[in-house]
Amino acid sequence: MSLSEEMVRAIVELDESRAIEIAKKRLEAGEDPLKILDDLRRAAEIIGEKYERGEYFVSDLVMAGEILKGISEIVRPKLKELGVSRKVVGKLVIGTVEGDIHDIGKNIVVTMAEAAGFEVIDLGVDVPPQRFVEAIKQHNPDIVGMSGLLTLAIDSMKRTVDAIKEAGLRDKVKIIIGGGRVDQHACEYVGADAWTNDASQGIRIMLKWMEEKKR
Ligand code: B12
Repeated sequence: MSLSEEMVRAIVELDESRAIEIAKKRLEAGEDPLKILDDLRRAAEIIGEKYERGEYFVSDLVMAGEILKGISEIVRPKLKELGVSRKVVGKLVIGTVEGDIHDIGKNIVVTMAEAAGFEVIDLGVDVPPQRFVEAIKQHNPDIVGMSGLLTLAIDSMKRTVDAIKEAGLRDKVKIIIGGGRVDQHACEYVGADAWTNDASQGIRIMLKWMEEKKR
């Protein structure tokens, strides 16, 4: 079994010390940190399926969350080192939308955006629409990022975009949504400009927007 498979298995079996040990070993061996993050998502998918089938309980999700967080915190400094840009390329306001407290994926996006040269204002989790509006007024960002993993997060995202429109700020920012439940349909329903459930792709989209803005 490869270290990648072994790590996924250890996470799914909720064996924290083993999972973290393998993650460290992979980083020390110089493996691409993005590959390790991909494996986190793979493991999260399997855990989510087990939870849906009733094989795992909320307490298991909590444990899984601890392990995913633990590994992503080891990987994040390595992501920073990958940073190519030393100058600020743009400003990003990001948060997990109201009603949702999942933040492991969002925190990965924050680290990768900082590494890519974005100044990031992280509003945290369970962020009400009005806080996004206030943050746009205060920080004047180029991009607003919304994260959410629950189905109900899609409606929160829509309410947030609506609040941004009502405040007359919609044409000042590009909006990208991310997280497990989002897709093209959700993107249109929410009224965002782009969607992704892959942090690297999200960064590429944001950098493209900044290039377009310069022209
Ligand atoms: C860990 C976990 C938890 C932890 C979260 C810990 C934390 N600090 O985040 C805890 C235990 C707290 C938790 C709680 C709950 N959870 Co939970 N959880 C998970 C689990 C297993 C993994 C999530 C995760 O971290 N994935 C790994 C990260 C890296 O992936 P990601 O978030 O998708 O992020 C990537 C991309 O999407 C992207 N991205 C993410 N955000 C953004 C934003 C932008 C702007 C961009 C560009 C990109 C981007 O970048 C990341 C890297 O590529 C998922 C299962 C799953 N399939 O995801 C269930 C899951 C999300 N949870 C679920 C549920 C039901 C719950 C609870 C309601 C359980 C309960 N009964 O209490 C509560 C909800 C609490 C709340 N109000 O939010 C369901 C949601 C079902 C649904 N359709 O709504 C899932 C899908 C499990 C399942 N299959 O049933 N959970």
